[in-house]
Amino acid sequence: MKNVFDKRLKEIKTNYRNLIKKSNKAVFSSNGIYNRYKHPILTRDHIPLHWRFDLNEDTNPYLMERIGFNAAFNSGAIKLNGKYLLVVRVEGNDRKSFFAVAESPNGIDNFKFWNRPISLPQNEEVDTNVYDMRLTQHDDGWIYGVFCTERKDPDAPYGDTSSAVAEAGIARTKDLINWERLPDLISTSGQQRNVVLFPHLIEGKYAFYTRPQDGFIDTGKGGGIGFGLSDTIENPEVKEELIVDAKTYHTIYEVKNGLGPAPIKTEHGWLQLAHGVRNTAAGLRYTLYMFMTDLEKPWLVTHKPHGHFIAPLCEERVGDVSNVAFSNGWITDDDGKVYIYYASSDTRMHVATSSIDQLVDYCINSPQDKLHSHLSVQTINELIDDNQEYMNLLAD
Ligand code: M1P
Repeated sequence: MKNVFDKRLKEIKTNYRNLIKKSNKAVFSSNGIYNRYKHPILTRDHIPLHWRFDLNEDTNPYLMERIGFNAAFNSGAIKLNGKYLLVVRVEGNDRKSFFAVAESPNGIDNFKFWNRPISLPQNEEVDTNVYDMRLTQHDDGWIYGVFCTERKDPDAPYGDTSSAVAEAGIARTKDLINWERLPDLISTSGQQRNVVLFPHLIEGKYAFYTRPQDGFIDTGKGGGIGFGLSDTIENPEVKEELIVDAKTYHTIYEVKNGLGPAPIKTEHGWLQLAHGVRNTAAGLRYTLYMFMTDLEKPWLVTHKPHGHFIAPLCEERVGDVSNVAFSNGWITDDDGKVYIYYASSDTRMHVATSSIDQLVDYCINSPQDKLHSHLSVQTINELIDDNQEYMNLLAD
């Protein structure tokens, strides 16, 4: 037996160490807007061994996994004390998601989980499941985490063991270790998911991007990325939500959309990253798109390129919920480099890098979606016309 335990321990340790140390490499970017990377940055195999195995040979002679993990995805992101930190949505084999911090020295590889997952304080009405935390370094000095808290629908008819209610949970911290839980956001919509706190007060109030929805999956008559103000953060309540970016027929956000991370401030306005969802014969397809909002009035869209910015590609297309690209975290360095953290198919985490200059250029200079095929052709023809005097550049 000793042999089994020792052999397995050696192998498990070697595999884990090799994975954590593996370096990542940017791959050539044909679109020139951002670079993808060769490897995912976090997977369920990155979960620390001491969360998974009972390491006592007396009680676990076969060194079998005692606690299984299913996925590491949809992560909030922040740079603190020079470290690139992700608040990862870790999902156990029991389907429960929770948050855990993973740290990297450079933002692209060597991500390693901290010693323990986050112990999130509970309110009177406890969470059944929590996920998709957006981090906001607020002017008030706190780092806020806004996330989805899911509970069984109290109005579900007898025998319905699936219907759920989604609300925006809020917690704050200074170090990502100790968290203070605040009441859930109250809004006039039936449910909320993809809620993001804006980093500055507006008219002395806390400002939230929201995603009003009638049901748990369907946004129903609601939907769109909303915006609303709350007098306080200790008793957060948004009485009115105005729609910043509506879901729209025959676009990549036809069925629903939702904001990703807290926006990035630039001299030209706020850079915004969101996900859009459309229906296909193969089910829902989630892609990422960008837009910019006005510096003073961050609820007003000023620029919006057509179509998706990042769509799931190759292996990214397959996972627990296939055909999904989702992002709720990005980090900007002082030199303007932007690390875009996105998950594929509700399974694993990736990074793409770009810069503020490139992203602003992309938002301002890419054509808008004109919503009709013949107008798309017109837009392409305009570019072809403008390019006529440069066609020699394409000659051999
Ligand atoms: O499964 C895809 C995504 O579905 C939800 O996003 P939305 O509320 O926009 O439909 C979330 O549960 C998200 O975590 C998940 O990645």
